[in-house]
Amino acid sequence: MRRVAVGAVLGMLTVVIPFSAAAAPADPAPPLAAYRVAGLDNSAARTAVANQGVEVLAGGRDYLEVRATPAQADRLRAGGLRLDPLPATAPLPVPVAPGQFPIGYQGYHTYRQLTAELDSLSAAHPNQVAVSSYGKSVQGRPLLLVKISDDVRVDNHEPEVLFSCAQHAREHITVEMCMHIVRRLAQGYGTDPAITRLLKSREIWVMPMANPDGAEYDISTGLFAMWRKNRQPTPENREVGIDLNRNWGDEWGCCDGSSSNPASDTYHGPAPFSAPETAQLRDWVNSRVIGGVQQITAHIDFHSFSELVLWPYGFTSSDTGPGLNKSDADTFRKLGEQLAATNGYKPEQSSHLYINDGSIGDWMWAQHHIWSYTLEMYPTSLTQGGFYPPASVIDRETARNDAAVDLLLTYADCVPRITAAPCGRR
Ligand code: 0X9
Ligand code: ZN
Repeated sequence: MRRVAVGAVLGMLTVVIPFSAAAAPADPAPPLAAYRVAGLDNSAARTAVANQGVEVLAGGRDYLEVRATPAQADRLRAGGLRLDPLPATAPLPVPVAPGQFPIGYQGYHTYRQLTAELDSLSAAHPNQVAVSSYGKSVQGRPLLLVKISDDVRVDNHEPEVLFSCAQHAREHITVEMCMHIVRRLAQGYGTDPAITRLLKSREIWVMPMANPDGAEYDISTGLFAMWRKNRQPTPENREVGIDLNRNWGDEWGCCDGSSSNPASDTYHGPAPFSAPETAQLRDWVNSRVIGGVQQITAHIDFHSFSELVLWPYGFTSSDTGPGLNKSDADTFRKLGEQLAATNGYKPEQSSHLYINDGSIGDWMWAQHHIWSYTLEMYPTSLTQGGFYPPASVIDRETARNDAAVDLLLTYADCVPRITAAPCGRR
C-alpha cells in the first residue's frame, strides 16, 4: 500500500490520504485544502457549492466548510464566493499502532473493542441487553445489533425505536453515542425510575457501527484517513467505496444530491442498495413489519459534525412530498425543534442544509412512515476538530443528547400527539 501525504490541513489535523496499490493513480491526487465558504444563506446556494464536486464537511445557517482542490477553489472564487482558509491549529496526532486510535483518541472504540464491551454489557445485564447481527459488511464483519428492553427475550409489541450510528466511517463520535445509549439504558434499568419506565414500555434497537469496514479503514494506519464511504471495490473504475447515506432506495440519485462518480465522497453506488450494509439494514427494518404493522415508530441516525437536528425530506427543498403531507411536516418540525431545544443543536429540514438524495431518513419515512431524524453531533467547525474531536469530549457530547434520546423514546407511542394530530397510520 502506497501512502501519499497530501498535506491537507484540516483544523486540528494533517491528513494522510491512502491509496491502495491496485488503485494507484497515474497522477498524484490534487492537494485538498479546507475552507469556510461564507455568504451561503440559502439551501440553493449551499447545494450549488456541493455540486461543484468539493467535499462538504459541515454546514450552518450561512456557510459550508469544504475541502477543495485549487482548481475547485478558483472556480468558487470566480463565481463570486468568499473562501476563508481554515487554519491548522494543532499538531498531527501521534499514532500508537496500525488499527488503533492515536494518542488522545483512545476513548474511542475500535470494532474489536466495541464487540468486547457489548459482550460484557450483555453478560452483566442478560435480560436487558441482547447482542446479535443483522448481516455482514463487504469485508465480512458482522453488522452489530443491540436490543434493549425490560426483557429482551420477549417480543411484546411495544413501540420500537431504532438508533443507528456511523454510516459514515470517520464519524467515530457517533459510535460512542450509540454505546452511551446502550450503557446508560442498561445500567439505568432498575436504578433510574424514568429509564425503568421507558424500558418497560419500549423495545429499543441500537446499531452502533453501520459501516465497520470504513471505520476500521479510517484508523488502519494509526492516523486518520478521513474516510467516509464503505470499502466496496468498484473494479472497473479502480475506486473504492459507496456513500451509504446516498445508497438508500427512496428517490435514489434523483436530484443532484449525490454523485455518480465512483471517486466522489458522495458516490451513490451503481444501484439503490448496492452496498450490503444498506441492503441488510433495509431487510432488517422490513422484517420489523409484523402483522402488517411496522413496529419501529421512531429513529435517529447519528452523524457528525455541525450540531444539527435534521428531518426528511432531503431530496426535495419542498416541505412536503410523496407520503409527507403538511401535518407530517408540522410534526417533524415540532419534535425536531423540541429535540434541538434539549441539546442546543439547530433544527431544520434536511434539504434546507443542502439537497441530499438516497439517505436513510428519506427511506425510513417514505417506506415505513418511521419518524426518522438525523442528528449531526459536535462540533460545529473543523477548527474544533471536525470529525476528530479528542476523546476528552466524548462523555460531555454524548450525555448532551440524553434528553433528546429520552424525548424520542417518550413520544414513540404516538409521535403526532406532539401537534395534537391523530396517531394512526394513513
Ligand atoms: O450528508 C449526509 O449524509 C449527512 N451529513 S454528513 O455531513 N454527516 O455527511 C446528512 C444527511 C441528512 N439527510 C436526511 N435526513 N435526509
Ligand atoms: Zn455523516
